[in-house]
Amino acid sequence: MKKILLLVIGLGLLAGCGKLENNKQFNTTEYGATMLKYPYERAGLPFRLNDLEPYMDTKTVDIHYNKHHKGYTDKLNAAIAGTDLEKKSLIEIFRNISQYPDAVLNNSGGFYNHELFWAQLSQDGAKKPTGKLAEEIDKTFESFETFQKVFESAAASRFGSGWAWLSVDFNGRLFVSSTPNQVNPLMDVAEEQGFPILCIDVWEHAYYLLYQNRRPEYIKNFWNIVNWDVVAENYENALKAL
Ligand code: MN3
Repeated sequence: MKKILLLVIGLGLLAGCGKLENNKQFNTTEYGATMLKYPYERAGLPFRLNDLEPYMDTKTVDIHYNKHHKGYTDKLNAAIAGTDLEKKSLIEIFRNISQYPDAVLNNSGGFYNHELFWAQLSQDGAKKPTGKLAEEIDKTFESFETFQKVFESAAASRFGSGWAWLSVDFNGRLFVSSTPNQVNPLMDVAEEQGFPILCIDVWEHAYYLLYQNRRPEYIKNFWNIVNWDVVAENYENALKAL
C-alpha cells in the first residue's frame, strides 16, 4: 500500500493540478485522478491474488486484473499516444470527456475505475468507517446500515454493465450513484458528478465465475473485503481537492 501511495504522490508532483470545466483549480496533488498522466500504468494489487477468498475468488481476481484491467490500460495508452491528451492529467480528460472519442472514454474509465476498485479491497483493513467519514455517513444516510442498503440497491439495479459509487460532490457532500459501462462520477457525462471514494464493479466479469447470475450475493459479500481505511483516505483527499 505504501508503495502505491508513494507512486501516486510522485506522479502527482509531476502532473500538478487539474481544472474543473469552470476553470476552478483543484487544491491537491493527492487525489488520484488529479495526478495521473500518460503513459498510464496500473499501480499493482495491494494484496495477493488469493487474499480475497472466499468472497472474491482467485481466478476472478487474476483474470479481472491481468486481462481486463490490463486491456483497458493498454488501449487507453494506444488511444492517447500521439495526441494532445498525452500532456493532460486524467482529471482534465475526465472533465472534458464528452469532447473525446469513445475509445478514450471507455478505456480511461476502465483504467481509473479499476485503480480505485483494487486499492480499496483487502481482508485486513477497517470493516467499518470511522472518524469524520463515519459521522458524515450517519449525517447523510442516517446510519451505516442505511447507507449500505442505498449503495447495494444502486449496484443491484444498474441494468447491464456498470458501477455503483460513494462520492463527494463539488460542495463536499456525500452521495451514492451508479453509472453505465465505464463512466465515473468525475466525467462531465455522468448524471451526478463528484469525487468517487468507494466503488463496486458490477460488470459480469467481476463476479460471474463465482456467483453466476447472483449479483446481489456478490454485492453483500463485497462488504467483507472493503478496506475502510483506504476509503477514509480517499475521502480526506477528495475534501482537500475542493
Ligand atoms: Mn471490471
